[in-house]
Amino acid sequence: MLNHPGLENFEKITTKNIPTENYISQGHRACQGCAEILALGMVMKIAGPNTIVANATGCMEIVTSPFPQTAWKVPWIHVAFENTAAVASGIEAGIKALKRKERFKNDPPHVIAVGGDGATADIGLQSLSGALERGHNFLYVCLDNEAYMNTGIQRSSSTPYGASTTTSPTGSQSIGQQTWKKDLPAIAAAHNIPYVATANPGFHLDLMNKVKKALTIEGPAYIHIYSACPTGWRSKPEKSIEISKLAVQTNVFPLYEIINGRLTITKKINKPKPVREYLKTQRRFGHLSDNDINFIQQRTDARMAELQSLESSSQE
Ligand SMILES: Cc1ncc(C[n+]2csc(CCOP(=O)(O)OP(=O)(O)O)c2C)c(N)n1
Ligand code: SF4
Repeated sequence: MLNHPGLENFEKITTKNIPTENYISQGHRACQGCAEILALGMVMKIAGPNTIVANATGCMEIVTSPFPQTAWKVPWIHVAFENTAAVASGIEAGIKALKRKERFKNDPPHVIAVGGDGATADIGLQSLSGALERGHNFLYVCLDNEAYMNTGIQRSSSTPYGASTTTSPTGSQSIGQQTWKKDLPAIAAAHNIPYVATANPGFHLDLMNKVKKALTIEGPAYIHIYSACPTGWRSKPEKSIEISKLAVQTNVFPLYEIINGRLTITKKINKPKPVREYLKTQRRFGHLSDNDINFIQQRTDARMAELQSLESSSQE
């Protein structure tokens, strides 16, 4: 799998060589227990100082840049919701032009676009699709906390079935979110880009290695990161990493990567835990009945079987 052009000499991140520098400083204003800022910090550790970030409006933009302060230690642009990937494309095109003029003494900067699930699955989807299709050499990171959080926990198309949000409230006539989570990594993969992955800060080495691969491979890359949000999920802040791990251990959020169309499940779960164990950690699911939970279990099992079959067929 690592014999992809550019990955021949790939040196894995292990507990022994995790970079020690941080490029998002302490003192940012994320909520207690926010796993989204943890994930973003991990992305930036691997990207390093030679990086330009285009950040959509959303929690991460707000908590890192209260004027006149900033938590960012790299060049960073706050971008409108709908055009984050378009701005990243422009930066990358500029870098290409400067490269042609031989203006870089060392490696040109990495370009990373960052957006929440609202920015990515809904409002910025068109510009993301365009940037992936045009083949820009950049990494798009979707930090998926499964709702529009900073504006007050409104549902997005990435909110999971059954979750209660302020615009998909539970009640006598409503289960909460009535649609199934949009499969954004599959949509990104449908653009036939060289690298797509799912990641989760509960599995930090897996996450960091995926970021490193995405930045090493030439061309567009997309990483979809599960981002536990105690404020919006009504979960205990100190449980965020435990919940993140449970999402993978129950197959609610499987970890995989797709390199040039070949899908590999990167964290194999031999005996998945029941989804009930995951759902009970968050009060946004507290109203679900046994029937609802059985339905979610069936859909989760079916999706996992689909991924396993994709893995088998793509290894042939
Ligand atoms: C075009 C547009 N519509 C709505 C808004 C208001 N708005 C700002 S941030 C935000 C929610 C962001 O949600 P998401 O992308 O999921 O990021 P999160 O805050 O959850 O990290 C909304 C609706 C906006 N800035 N621009
Ligand atoms: S609302 Fe959620 S994602 Fe936003 S800063 Fe707070 S915990 Fe993090």
